[in-house]
Amino acid sequence: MDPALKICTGCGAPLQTEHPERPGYTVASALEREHPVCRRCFRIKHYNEVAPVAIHDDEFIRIVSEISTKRALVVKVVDLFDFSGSWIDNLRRYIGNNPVLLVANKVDVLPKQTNLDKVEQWLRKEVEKKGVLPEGIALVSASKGHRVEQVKTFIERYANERDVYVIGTANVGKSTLINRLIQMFGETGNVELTTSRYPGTTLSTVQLAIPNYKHMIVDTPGILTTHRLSDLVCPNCLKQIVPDRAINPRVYQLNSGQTLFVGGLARFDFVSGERQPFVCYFANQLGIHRTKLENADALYERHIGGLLTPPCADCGDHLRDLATHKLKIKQGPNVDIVISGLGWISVRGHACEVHLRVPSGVDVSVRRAII
Ligand SMILES: Nc1nc2c(ncn2[C@@H]2O[C@H](COP(=O)(O)OP(=O)(O)OP(=O)(O)O)[C@@H](O)[C@H]2O)c(=O)[nH]1
Ligand SMILES: [Mg+2]
Repeated sequence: MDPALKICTGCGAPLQTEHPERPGYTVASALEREHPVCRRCFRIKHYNEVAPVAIHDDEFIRIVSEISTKRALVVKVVDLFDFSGSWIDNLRRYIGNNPVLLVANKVDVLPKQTNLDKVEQWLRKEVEKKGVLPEGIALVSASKGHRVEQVKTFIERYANERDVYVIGTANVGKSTLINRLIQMFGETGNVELTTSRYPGTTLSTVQLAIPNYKHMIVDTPGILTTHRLSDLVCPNCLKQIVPDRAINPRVYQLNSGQTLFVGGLARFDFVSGERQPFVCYFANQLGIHRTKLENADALYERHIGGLLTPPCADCGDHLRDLATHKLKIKQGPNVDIVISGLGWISVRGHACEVHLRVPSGVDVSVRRAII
């Protein structure tokens, strides 16, 4: 790389003054600053602007895959609100044999009474099933600063002069976590990575030296996905579906032949089974509507985009192309029916058959109940 080339300290894009539509664009005078940032980062930070991603996801994957050739400590961040949706499959392909710390972020959105020790046990089993044995697991809230101290302690224990690479799918909170960590490590240079509610904020690696430590902390671009509802809705609807505070579980006692609409993004038909409770874990601001199964088609046709929103007109028609998942739940332990990027509905041990409709391409899975 040209040694004179400067990097945006917010998103990692090489700075340039020629092409306003490309990553890293800035005005020439900004290049003189100690910590220069590109126009896109400036606008995200000061105007909360939506920032389209101008580079291809193959490029993100190439950047992250370079970790496999380095001696690194990998901090893998997942979003607790969407664990399987934010998991990276084939992790070793990106990181080689380097040791891993698992950080489960956004604990603050779990209901207030949640037993975090149990969630940690749950997480440990899920991760084992995926064939990864992390050196340590930390449940944190990077935005609130809860338990981030534990991540620092793990890094001090396991980095062993390795550079620390923070990786994960887009929007799990990697940059927010690093901003917290560098404060704790005593970074004084006023560097702040750019964070935003939209996926694809960080565009390349950003290396941050830590005073008195031999290793760097490296932010990386999130792997972009298309199977989470949060990847598919428009920016305004994203605010409606992402929880910004502790979820209040909403319990519905349903008879078979009843339907729940979660906004207009998911339709949950209770087809057969005894009367039973279904516990809904979605952002508090997202409306849930109960109706009779026999009226559900007509309600959807009449009210989609109105009473049943999101989606809105700006989201595009692809969110109205619904795929049906027919699920038979056996009597036994509680399970969650998870809609990636939206939330989950917990079934409390009773047998039932449900038909769940969500936009095509969105992941639906059934797991042991997290709470
Ligand atoms: N509720 C909650 N939100 C968080 C937390 N940490 C980060 N966020 C939010 O998650 C969104 C994404 O955060 P970023 O730090 O930009 O995520 P990232 O993983 O760096 O994203 P990319 O750069 O796009 O890969 C922002 O709106 C953050 O405020 C957390 O602990 N709790
Ligand atoms: Mg980032």
